[in-house]
Amino acid sequence: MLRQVDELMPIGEFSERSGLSPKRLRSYAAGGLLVPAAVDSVSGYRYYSPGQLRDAQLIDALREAGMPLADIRALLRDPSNEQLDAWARRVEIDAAQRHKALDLARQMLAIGTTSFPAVDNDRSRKESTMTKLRTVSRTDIGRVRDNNEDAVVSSDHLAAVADGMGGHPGGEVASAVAIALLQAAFTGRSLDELQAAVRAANRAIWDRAGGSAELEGMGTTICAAGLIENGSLVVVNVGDSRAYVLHNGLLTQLTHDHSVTAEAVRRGEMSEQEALDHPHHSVLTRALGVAADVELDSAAHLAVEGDRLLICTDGLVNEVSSDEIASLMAVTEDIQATADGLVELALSRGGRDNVSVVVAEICA
Ligand SMILES: [Mn+2]
Repeated sequence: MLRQVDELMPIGEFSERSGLSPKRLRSYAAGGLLVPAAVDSVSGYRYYSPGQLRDAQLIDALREAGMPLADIRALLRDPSNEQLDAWARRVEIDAAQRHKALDLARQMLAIGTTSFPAVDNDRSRKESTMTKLRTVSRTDIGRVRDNNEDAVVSSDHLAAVADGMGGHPGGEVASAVAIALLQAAFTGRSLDELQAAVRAANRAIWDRAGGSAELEGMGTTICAAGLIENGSLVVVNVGDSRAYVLHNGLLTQLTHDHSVTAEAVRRGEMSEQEALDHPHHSVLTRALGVAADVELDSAAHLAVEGDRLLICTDGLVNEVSSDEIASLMAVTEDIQATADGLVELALSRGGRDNVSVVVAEICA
């Protein structure tokens, strides 16, 4: 009988037998999906076992189905038909949302880039018993820029900003598409729904950017806070737009910026001030519209009645410190006055970028 150790295959042989390229096998190994069964401690050569052939082909089939690596990892821990059914349902929901997104994109193309159809997403929230958001928003072109590439949405369950990039008209289109899709696809049901809405927005922007020379390279940040049916406050962000909560006079940032300098600050390689002054301060590590899929930061928080939220673009935080934001939010009773005060302060400091804020209060 052949001993297991004799059946071990080097990557070349495993590649031939599985039909997967060595490059792909190495990426699955790096991603923790298919780790070689053995490694030679002297030469460093990797070896696979025959038992891994089925896993390799399963992983590849799931990749072909468009399943993200993180989901494949979860499925491999508990491979079952139920898991596949759950994935199939997500694909269906995703496809439905994508169709909705494409319909909306079609309407937008018909209308032009400056005006967008109002969306009625026929929500069925039980109005009397649920917490709601009281929201106001303000967006300003600032003192230097020629156009406003920021977009905002504020409703009784959604507060979001998007900061477009890619020049005129791309930046404006990207942020407007993101906000319109969010408004269309997020009804206040769940964090999953908000994530799916942001993913749909990413794909809509990505698809549209690829189909037009004028829009090529467009992208946008997104920072969205939503109130959902179980009473939680859910937050999803990509890029360097931010969400803050003011609770008992204390301001807490709920999001991490996805920029090269913010990541350097988190690694302890740079101070906040050095980051602000750094020439790469505006270089993002993640944005909507730059790839077919996007990694989201998501979190659910307790929605506390009376707490105030601020969702804003970098045009505010590059001009106004978080201490100043906290004091202004704490002293202004009226949320419209808060929004106006924050924008005016950014403008008085130079208004070097578009500046947008949504201020919200959590109400019974
Ligand atoms: Mn900006």
